[in-house]
Amino acid sequence: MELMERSELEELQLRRLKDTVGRAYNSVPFYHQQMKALGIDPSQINSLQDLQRLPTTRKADLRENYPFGLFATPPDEVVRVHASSGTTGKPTVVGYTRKDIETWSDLMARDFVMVGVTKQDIFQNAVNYGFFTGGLGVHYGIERMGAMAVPSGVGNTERQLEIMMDFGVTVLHCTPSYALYLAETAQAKGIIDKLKLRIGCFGAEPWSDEARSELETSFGIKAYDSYGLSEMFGPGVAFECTEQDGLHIWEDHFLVEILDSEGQPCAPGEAGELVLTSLTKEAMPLIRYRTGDVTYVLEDGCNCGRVSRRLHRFLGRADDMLVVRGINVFPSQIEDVLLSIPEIGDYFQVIVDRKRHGLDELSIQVELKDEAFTGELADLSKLQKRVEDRLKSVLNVRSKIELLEKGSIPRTAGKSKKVVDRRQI
Ligand code: DLL
Repeated sequence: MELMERSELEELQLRRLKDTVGRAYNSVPFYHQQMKALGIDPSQINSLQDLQRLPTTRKADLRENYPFGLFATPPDEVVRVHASSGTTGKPTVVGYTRKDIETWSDLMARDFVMVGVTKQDIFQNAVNYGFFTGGLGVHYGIERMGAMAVPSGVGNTERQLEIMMDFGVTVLHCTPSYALYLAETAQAKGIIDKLKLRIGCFGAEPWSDEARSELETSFGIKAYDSYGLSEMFGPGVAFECTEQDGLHIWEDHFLVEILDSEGQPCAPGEAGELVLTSLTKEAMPLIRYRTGDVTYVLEDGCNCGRVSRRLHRFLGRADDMLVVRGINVFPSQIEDVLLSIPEIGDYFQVIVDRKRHGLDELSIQVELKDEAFTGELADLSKLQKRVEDRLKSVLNVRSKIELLEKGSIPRTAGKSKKVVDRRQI
């Protein structure tokens, strides 16, 4: 499947698209109404371009049909649900048939095999096992490909490290921010050299190439970016190969579009919102689902030879994009700059506020590395100025840097909160 000709892949996609649209139209009242309103029915889907005639689906549509309104199969065929909590209102619920669980496990196994995980590996999954899809989703993938699953879940960092050491864990999956914290703690305890890790699979939140280098150097591993969302099974939607140059999106299971803020297709190579159509999901097919994630497609072929196109590392969320004094700022740009400055540690928090005369103020709290403290106040203010200037040249907007001691910004085992927007808009 990974090496088939593009034309063969497109034939398969069209077959699967027709099937998905037919099932959505016939079994999900929401889609039936949406398509009727646009005067379209499944018989009019005869090419992949016809996708653009279909309505898009938003996260709000899942909420409005809470909990099971978008299911295309009767409840007795659904063998599992997951849910993700948003910042407002009810969580969004997703469902899986037995076949969906198999498809998802296969996709995860495909990802792990791609980065060189084998049956001999001992694979620690240090994320929440619950409604979050990163727990059971990754777990089933590990079992599917035959490595040894270590379902350590979240919390108790010291114990996580003890298990890692005692079991001789070779592959780690968690969020990149938790991985950085694990590395920091292992270093502080002087056990990092005793670990046998060789591969890290990190995802569920944006991270940068600098964070990757940091993780690769401190753990002595190869670190890969993993992307997914509950609405499209969960993790396993797109994953880096050993080239580490973009994430292969599995086009035999998902149709990819990159749309601008008006909902029009972006030019090739232009960044926009990733919009996905599921091609194999049974319990909850989603048509033109607006992920809110900003990226672009790398159109050139990958050296690994896989046919699936690659997505550039995620730039941020369409709704996370900060507009500060009219300028678009992505937290990932800030992270890139901060991590390129040797004295700065791995943790930061961006605070946007609107104070005097209604002007936006961007302040960034950053942690210093222990060794960066010289004891001289003058050195600190020089560093502060250097960071502010570097950020200004990249973001085109002034920010205020607050230097903090290591450990000042709260650590979390789940997704970290990098932006606090205090503006009352
Ligand atoms: O985070 C699924 C997942 C679990 C992916 C484990 C990877 C590893 P949700 O909780 O539904 O699902 O959140 C999905 O997280 O729309 C992105 O905004 C963000 N996200 C996920 N992976 C990445 C990544 C899981 N590699 C939302 N880079 C998505 C940037 C990511 N953002």
